[in-house]
Amino acid sequence: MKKFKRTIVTAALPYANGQIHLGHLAGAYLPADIFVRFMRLKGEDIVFICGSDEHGVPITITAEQERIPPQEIVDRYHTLNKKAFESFGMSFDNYSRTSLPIHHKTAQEFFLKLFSAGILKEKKEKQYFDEKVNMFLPDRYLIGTCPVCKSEDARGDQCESCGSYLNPTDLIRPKSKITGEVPVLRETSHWYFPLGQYQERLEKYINEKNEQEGWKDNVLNYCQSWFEEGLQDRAVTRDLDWGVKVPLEGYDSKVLYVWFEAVLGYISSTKEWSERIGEKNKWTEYWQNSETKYIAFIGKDNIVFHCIVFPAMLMAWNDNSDQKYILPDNVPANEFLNYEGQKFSKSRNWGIDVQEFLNKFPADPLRYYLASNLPENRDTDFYWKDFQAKNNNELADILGNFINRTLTFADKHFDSKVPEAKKLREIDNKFLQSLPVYKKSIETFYEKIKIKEALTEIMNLARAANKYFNDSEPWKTVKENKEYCAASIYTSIQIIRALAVMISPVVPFTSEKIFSLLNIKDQKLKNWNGCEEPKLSFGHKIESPSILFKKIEDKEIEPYLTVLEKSEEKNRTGNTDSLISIEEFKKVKIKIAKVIHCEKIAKSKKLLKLKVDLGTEQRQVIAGLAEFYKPEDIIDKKVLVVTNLQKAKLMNEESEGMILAIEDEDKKLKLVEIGNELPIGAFLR
Ligand code: B3M
Ligand code: ZN
Repeated sequence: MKKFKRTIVTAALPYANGQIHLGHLAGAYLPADIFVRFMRLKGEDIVFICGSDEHGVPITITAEQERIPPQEIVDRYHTLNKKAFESFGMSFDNYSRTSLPIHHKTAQEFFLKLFSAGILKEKKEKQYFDEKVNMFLPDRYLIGTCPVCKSEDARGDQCESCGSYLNPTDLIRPKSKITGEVPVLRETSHWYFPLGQYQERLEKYINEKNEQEGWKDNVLNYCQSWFEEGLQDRAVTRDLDWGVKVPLEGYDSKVLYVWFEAVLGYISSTKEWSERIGEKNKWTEYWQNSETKYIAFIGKDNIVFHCIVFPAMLMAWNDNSDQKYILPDNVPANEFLNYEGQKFSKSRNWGIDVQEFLNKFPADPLRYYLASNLPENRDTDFYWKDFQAKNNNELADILGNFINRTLTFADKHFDSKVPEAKKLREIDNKFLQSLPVYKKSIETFYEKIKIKEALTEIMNLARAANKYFNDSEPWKTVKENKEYCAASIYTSIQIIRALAVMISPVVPFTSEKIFSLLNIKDQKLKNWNGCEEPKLSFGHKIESPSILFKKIEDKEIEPYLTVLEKSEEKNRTGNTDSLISIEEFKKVKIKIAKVIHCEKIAKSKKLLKLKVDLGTEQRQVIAGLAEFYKPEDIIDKKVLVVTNLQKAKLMNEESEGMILAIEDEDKKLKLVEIGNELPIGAFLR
């Protein structure tokens, strides 16, 4: 590995449109935090940067759904997520927001640099437009039938049923997600980044970094498949009004594409940090100095943006500036953590938010379980039973037990002090000599971001410590040879300190508790360097033991398992929300009617005003048929009318029912016509 002077670590900026769940933690945040905490323990110069991603369609869609402004959505979720991260023990140096002026300015400067250098190209294209709300529809605002699997709720960018990546124009029968209207194609123009031109340099860059740092196979394979397909130009602007405005005259209805600016959020968050600590230019030491190493922690769904798009953007800047940015040296993307065998899903009520979890359980058992089960190379699952078992059988029974036994002995027999070990036996010496060996291998795993293996090794040490305690039999020696007993307890206390330091990146809250049990206040004794040495000397006062890990009872996890069973049942039998009962269906009254009058409605392209005869009465009905029928073609037709709908007003005209029609392949409406043998006024049963 190349030697660097300092390190910058970023963790993906979560969208501020929902609460982070356990899957997010295991994907990017926990491994990043563990790595950063380890580096700090070693005394390395490191900053840890994150923040909320507050722009883009994920935000505006949530805002539409809740019918409140996007600003309110991002304010709410930024605050909730920041707090959840804190409760979980995330030790960011800065947690920023992409809606801040410092970010808008940074992103606009970046765009202008690429624009002025002539790198961005303008292209005209046709895009779907919703005439009702007068806006262009971003990919995710379109729904329609998937051309591949024919699922009916494919999005304009992707079909979730079959996973195909789509363009909006691929959709069969597209509809606007906002209004349900059929969109029209309209010309618009956007600025494109010529990603394809950077392919060769990107391949070389990834090869080199991989040689230096050893990138993960999943990341390399993913990039390779992008390269094999060939990189394409990518639009960096969008027709939206929520986001960073395109800083060019005449483009005020456009914003920068969220991914173009979100990755720059890492830089603006670092700038914010610099200002906050009163060293305005400090951020350049981290971003524009080749002696700094940059590690970007993300989940696998963000690989292309961090390994390909962002580096290419930085290359483009660097080609045109004297201030050169560093590129990611490693992007250790994790796979996904699933929840009890299935993907996290809000709509299927499958999963648990971080805050909800931490309202019931402390952070450290969760950190420990997730760290031992990180999806480093393949998807893994969160299982409540495993969580309980890890807490009870490992944290409590192995680590907690060793500490508790030792401190109980010190308390009872040595006046709560580190006993004087006049002579260490072979068994004690042997164990103390193994500490540097453990330390070395744990250090190597941490450095290589192999968190699971680091933790396994730490727990091996804790197991060995219990075995040592058993083998040295202090409960016997306390009666037979107190010096031997003193040697065991002295040695065990040194091991506890070593363990507390080594495991502190994983369970930082517990480590602090252990340090206070050991009455360690000196920061030097909490550092990595020297943690393997017996530094707590004779007479050092320590505290009486207290419980470090509370066992988790079955009844504490049962409520969550019950929720799961219910969701499972609901998901298996179909989403009961969208099914109706026969009683509900029976409420709908449909009658045969005859159209006796029909005319156009002035100023409406779509609507016709009809009068229908229901046998016992006549009613006015407004129908969206004008594009498919002339008024004179409809008169005298026998049709079906829903008669017990609430009255509605359309274009200032009252409608007292709905005429049934069928939509054909070309999205044309055709009336459901009734033969002459059936009487007017008859009910459909
Ligand atoms: N907000 C996607 C996500 O939350 C996106 C990451 C941005 S990182 C610059 O998965
Ligand atoms: Zn599909």
